[in-house]
Amino acid sequence: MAIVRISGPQAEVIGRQLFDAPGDQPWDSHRVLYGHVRDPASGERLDEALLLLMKAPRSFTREDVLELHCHGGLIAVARVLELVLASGARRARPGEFSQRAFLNGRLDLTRAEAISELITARSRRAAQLALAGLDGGLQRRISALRERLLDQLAELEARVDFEEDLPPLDPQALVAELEAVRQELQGLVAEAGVGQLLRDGLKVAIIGRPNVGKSSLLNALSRRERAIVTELPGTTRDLLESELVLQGVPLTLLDTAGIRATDDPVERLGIERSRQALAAADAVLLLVDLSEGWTAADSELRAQLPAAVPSLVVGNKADRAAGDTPAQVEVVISALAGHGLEELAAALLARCGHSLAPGLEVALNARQRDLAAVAATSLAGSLEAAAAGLPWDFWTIDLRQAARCLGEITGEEVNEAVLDRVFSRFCIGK
Ligand SMILES: Nc1nc2c(ncn2[C@@H]2O[C@H](COP(=O)(O)OP(=O)(O)OP(=O)(O)O)[C@@H](O)[C@H]2O)c(=O)[nH]1
Ligand SMILES: [Mg+2]
Repeated sequence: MAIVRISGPQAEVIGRQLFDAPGDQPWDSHRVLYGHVRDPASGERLDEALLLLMKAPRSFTREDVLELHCHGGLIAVARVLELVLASGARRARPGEFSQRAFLNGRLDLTRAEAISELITARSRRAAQLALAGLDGGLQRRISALRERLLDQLAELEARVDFEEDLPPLDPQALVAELEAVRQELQGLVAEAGVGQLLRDGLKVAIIGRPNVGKSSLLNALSRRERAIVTELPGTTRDLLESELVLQGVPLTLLDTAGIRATDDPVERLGIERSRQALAAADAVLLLVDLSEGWTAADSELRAQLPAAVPSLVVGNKADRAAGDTPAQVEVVISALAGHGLEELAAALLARCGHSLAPGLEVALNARQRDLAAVAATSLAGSLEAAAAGLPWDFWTIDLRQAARCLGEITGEEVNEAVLDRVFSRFCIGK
């Protein structure tokens, strides 16, 4: 099934040109018509379809919207689309439907962004979070904070102009209120990392000497035989990716060639790729073989891990462990028996700085987080002006800036360039 969607004042006119509805089916709003898409020039039928007309303002864009529900398939739909374009419509830009919905006041910017996030969600948790955004959870919180700032700003600005005519302002109450808003913003900025993790996921490279069980771990976590496993060191020669979801977090797991000195040119190329994967990863699992204990080669590898990237030392083959667990090992697993994988997942996510509070209800995306961070910093500036005993108009500059940032999050204060940037990330048709 495919839907060709037309939005704008000409939608019905275009629909009537190219849709044949047999009998006397009325062209009422929000009523489905049955018929055929027909080329008015040649009379040729292109597809059997259903037509749905939604008159403004009761539509997603709040404009007249007409949808042609076609059978689908590449050729038939492409021909229907061509016909629609030839009849006076133009192709929608990415996110243009949502953009019009925003411009016509049906959605605020956070809800519009949530639509895009819902569509691209790679895990249920990410989808739930996006849905909460679509329900307006984020917009309500940000708008409430902005209102509080605007209230204070109004008080201050009144004092700037009419100090003598107004009752004296209580600077302590004002400072307390600004500080409360600043702290809530900072909390939202801190939580944004979790949301980011749920949205974007993590690229995790499994690194280690040959034969320690890297491919076995990839298979165990992916729950399928994705990678070739043999008892021969040097089995994996190329990077192998597997997409999975751990505790609600989407992961791209990378199996790599075991790193060692070798004369084999193919293996060497593989090892080169392992090093590239190491450099590009968001997190690294350094796998060691507990049946052999900690070796000099493990130390060498550990020394090569990039300091800025979170890493975890994982001891594998616990079922054949020789002696005590080496002090360097942080999590003990058996990829073969499937033991310790839950603990590994928890330790990995914790190492990436995110204890996944299940209660997380709203999370800012990168754009929103940056604005909230600027707002928090501006408020800190206001509070400094207060502490230094500067006159009111010094406070208002930063306060106004903070309110503007929050308005930009919800779209209440936003310019065209920002909108274009936001909506260009959407897919076409949304
Ligand atoms: N006993 C035991 N054997 C394991 C475990 N995990 C992996 N192995 C075995 O160790 C051998 C090597 O496993 P691989 O997963 O191919 O190791 P690798 O690190 O990918 O090796 P390279 O690709 O050569 O670098 C295989 O025979 C596995 O069955 C484990 O937890 N316990
Ligand atoms: Mg392997």
